[in-house]
Amino acid sequence: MGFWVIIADLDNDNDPDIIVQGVPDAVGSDQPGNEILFLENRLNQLNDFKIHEFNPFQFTTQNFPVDMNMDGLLDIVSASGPHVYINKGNFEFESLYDPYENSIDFFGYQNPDLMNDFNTGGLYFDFNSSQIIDDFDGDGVIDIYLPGLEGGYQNKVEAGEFPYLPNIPEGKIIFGEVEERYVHELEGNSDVVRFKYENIVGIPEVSAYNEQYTAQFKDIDFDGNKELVIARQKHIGTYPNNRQEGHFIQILKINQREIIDVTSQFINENYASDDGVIFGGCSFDNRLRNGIRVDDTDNDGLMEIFSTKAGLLDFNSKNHIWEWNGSKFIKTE
Ligand SMILES: [Ca+2]
Ligand SMILES: [Ca+2]
Ligand SMILES: [Ca+2]
Ligand SMILES: [Ca+2]
Repeated sequence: MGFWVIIADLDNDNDPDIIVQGVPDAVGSDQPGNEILFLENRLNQLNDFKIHEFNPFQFTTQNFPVDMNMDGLLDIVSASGPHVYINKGNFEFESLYDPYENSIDFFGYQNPDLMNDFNTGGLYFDFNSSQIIDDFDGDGVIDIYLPGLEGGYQNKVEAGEFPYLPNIPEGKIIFGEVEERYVHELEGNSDVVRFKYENIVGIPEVSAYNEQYTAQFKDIDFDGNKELVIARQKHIGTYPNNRQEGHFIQILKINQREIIDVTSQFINENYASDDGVIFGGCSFDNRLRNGIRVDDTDNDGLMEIFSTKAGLLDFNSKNHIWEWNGSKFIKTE
């Protein structure tokens, strides 16, 4: 539950527009109040934002912009399905010709174990609000990083939600691949980006800190290639008695489609548990609650990794900072 915004130029006029989506707290997804809105940025012409409503086939709060047919206009990938809505310009989007056909036009579900089970597609393409869309292997085609909870599928098998353990990593990068296909919405053949089962590569696991929380893809050592920096937490218990503890910063280099864990070479004192005690029974909280930021925030030419301090109920949260010293991130706070 909750609202979030995505900033993206949806009409290709070089100014950023806003996607507003979400569900109010304590309101079911089928209740009034659910809206997906595009706010058209007209600040240089009429000095306002024009509201455009977006009504996907199935309501979902997880929609994100990717140019799937490579025409320069960002299309909307909707996590439900997943489905792709082709951007026709002027904030108009193609309706789905057929939800099933649309889904297989853009997503390859062909798991050798599950040839005929369409509903399992959601397992492999379980898009969420913490993914990163970028070209991770540098081949010019967009890819998607999807964080996950390691051991989560096993938990679902034990809870009877899945009949078997899927052969798929929970945390992964799905590398996009260009294929020419007949796309019903475009009424013809087109090169489109497809996300396929066989192009999924797992993120190296960290067993004691099994939840990938938030991440950033930035060039932290200024060698011209971006690194994937993941904030992890220890996720224990099962719903509704689950709990997140501590933090672990994982750093990955990506060489084409090989994902290499360079954490120990790149950062010191990168983890903390949550076992301190202050204020009587209150636990000293080492979670990086608001995730991580990776930037040169003090303009000294070196990157920092840090979490933003949470307010209100999270008054015990720690605000750690690691500073790049030219060869390694050193904890300074
Ligand atoms: Ca715009
Ligand atoms: Ca497009
Ligand atoms: Ca790529
Ligand atoms: Ca780099």
